[in-house]
Amino acid sequence: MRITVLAGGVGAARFLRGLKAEAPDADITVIGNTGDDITLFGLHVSPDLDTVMYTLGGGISEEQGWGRDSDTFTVLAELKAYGTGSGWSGPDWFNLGDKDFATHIVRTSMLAAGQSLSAATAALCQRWQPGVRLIPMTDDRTETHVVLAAEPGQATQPGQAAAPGQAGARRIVHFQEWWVRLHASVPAADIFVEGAAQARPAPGVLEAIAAADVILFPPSNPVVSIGAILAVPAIAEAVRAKTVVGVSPIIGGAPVRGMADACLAAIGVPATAQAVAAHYGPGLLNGWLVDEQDKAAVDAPELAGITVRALPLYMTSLATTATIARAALDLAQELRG
Ligand code: FO1
Repeated sequence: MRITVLAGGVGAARFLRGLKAEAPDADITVIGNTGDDITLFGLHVSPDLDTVMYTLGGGISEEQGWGRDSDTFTVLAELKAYGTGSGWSGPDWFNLGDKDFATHIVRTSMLAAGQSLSAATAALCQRWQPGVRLIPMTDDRTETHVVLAAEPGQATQPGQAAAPGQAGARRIVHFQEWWVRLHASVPAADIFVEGAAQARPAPGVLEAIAAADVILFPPSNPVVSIGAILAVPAIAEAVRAKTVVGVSPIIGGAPVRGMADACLAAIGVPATAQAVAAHYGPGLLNGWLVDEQDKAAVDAPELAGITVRALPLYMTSLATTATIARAALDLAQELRG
């Protein structure tokens, strides 16, 4: 069986563990989100690709869900020390560990030597052997940006006051700055993927979609993970032609992990399993797994054209995750007839 998965970070990586356990002989291709990519200290960091690679390769920090296991932060501490009073300052809000730095150095050196992000990803995966084919969505530069909503009379730049009653200026920040530094505490007025409209799918992406028996959406963020991948027009078009089954990242009106509700609010979609399926729409999504708490979605008229099944969706162990993966594969089989 050939399965292609559109993946964000932690939720996708954990789902993929269950999928591999449930379908050990399947040929699995993972198309990873690169909208989260960011350049820090001159290094190209690909958080979602690395989260999938480390998780499936056995090198992830299980507590964080991202970054390397048992990492230390000596290099970051040294960089921060240079930032004190030297006139130089780097981004001290993003915790890059010492072991993790090595990954970004290898990736950046390969890119600087003219190789593509997909070639660098394949080289990194030689070490980690994730047991899936991991490809970035594109080799072209894409970056998810967040338009911060400015409250009237409130400045959006630190140290910059706005007159009372005057609308504050809108500010656009990199997704990681909003997510990690601001903890999504400032409401987002919009989220968009810079460069996606012109981006070409990386080599192998369209082939993996065309050859797949099923496309799976793991419980990843519908806006900044799966939404960012689908923002590449040729990928969205290819996926629409296939049988697609998704797993809701929202249970009982709250994200299973992360701050997907803040992202959904930015694009005007309520944080419910039903609204997320309606947002994808029946032209894209054929099957949708929701948690038992959200079983009202099974018969919701708004989801006409999407087959919805309810089952326990918390990925509390490998066994429960494998059961969710099995349900997704069974539903795909049923929809394919
Ligand atoms: N997430 C955080 O909340 N804080 C961090 O300091 C942080 C560092 C980090 C380093 C490497 C990496 O691959 C991921 C990292 N993440 C961190 C996670 C990541 O930025 C986001 O959770 C994802 O991009 C969203 O999918």
